[in-house]
Amino acid sequence: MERIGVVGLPNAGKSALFNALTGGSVAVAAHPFSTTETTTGIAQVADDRLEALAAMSKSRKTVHATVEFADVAGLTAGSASGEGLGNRFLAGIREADALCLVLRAFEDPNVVGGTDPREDLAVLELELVLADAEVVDANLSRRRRAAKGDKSLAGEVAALEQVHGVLQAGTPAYRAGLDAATRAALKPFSLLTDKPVLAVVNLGEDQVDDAATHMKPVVEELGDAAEVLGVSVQLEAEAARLDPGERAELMEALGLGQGALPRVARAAYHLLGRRTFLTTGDKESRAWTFRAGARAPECAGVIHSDLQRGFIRAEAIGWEELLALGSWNAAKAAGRLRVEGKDYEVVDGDVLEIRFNV
Ligand SMILES: Nc1nc2c(ncn2[C@@H]2O[C@H](COP(=O)(O)OP(=O)(O)O)[C@@H](O)[C@H]2O)c(=O)[nH]1
Ligand SMILES: [Mg+2]
Repeated sequence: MERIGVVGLPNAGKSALFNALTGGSVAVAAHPFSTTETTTGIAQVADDRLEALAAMSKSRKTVHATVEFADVAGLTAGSASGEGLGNRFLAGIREADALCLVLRAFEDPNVVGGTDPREDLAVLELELVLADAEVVDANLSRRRRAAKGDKSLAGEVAALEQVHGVLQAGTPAYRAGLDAATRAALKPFSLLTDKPVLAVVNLGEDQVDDAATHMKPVVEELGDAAEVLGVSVQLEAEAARLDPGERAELMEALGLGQGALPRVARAAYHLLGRRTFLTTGDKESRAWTFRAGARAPECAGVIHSDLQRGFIRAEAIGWEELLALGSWNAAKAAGRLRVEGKDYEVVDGDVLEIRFNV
């Protein structure tokens, strides 16, 4: 299963975030290296559309989409040179399909570490850039030699040369605006800085009121390259332990709405290229996960392989329209169900019923 690696400097709040998202119990402690192993866990992806459909259908069961996180042990300056635990940290990052960078802004004299999130980003990215530069250098000289005898390697060499220049300038590959062909050619090298990134600025309780100011340096630095979310991890982790009524009251009082944790799970889900279609009925309402761009039969196969094998057609309607009409039968009676065939590219938020025959 694909997963998103939670990465950051020691004491940035990675384990606290991971636990809050996944209900996990990784040690959260005020000393560096309290986590030295990678731990994985599953987070539910909260979805108002699903809740609304479940209420409409009076479903007995509601099944959310999920996304898998890995709490990767802390990265420090010097990790790229492979000293101490460095190698293990980098291996944990290499295994992830996308990265959630936890950047510390919160101030706490009892917790060692810097409080400038842009500085965290710079240190982290430098380590990842150095590790990638080493991989690219080694492969570049090997491939250049091989390309002399095998002209088909020219594209790969060109891609490596391009990213070599980018890394030498200290730029992570994901921020270099490389074209799709270059990124495809670099795929086999699983570069650490070519993974999609989501940045979480870990805010102190006293910074929440002025979140935008504390996030601004990171937002400016990353531009369009990555989404940036501000989360008071500790506050939200504490809130997550309350019962739902008390939690809503606390979040309301703090002006945090539903809180930022659900947004982190959703952003991670999207970052991995995942999209949701829905099914609804009195038995259950459910969010199903498909890859962006998938066609109807492939999506049917997510429910069951028989539905893909024997796919005839899909009846489809956007969740909002279905909700407005009030029920599947009402939508059918109103002639609002679309009939879609094998080539239909399913859209995020479609509600589907699959017709099949095996
Ligand atoms: N004051 C404050 N402390 C935090 C916050 N987030 C994490 N911490 C504390 O920072 C320490 C390190 O957190 P941890 O999640 O273990 O960091 P990790 O090393 O990145 O996994 C723990 O003592 C946490 O309680 C926060 O938002 N505010
Ligand atoms: Mg930790």
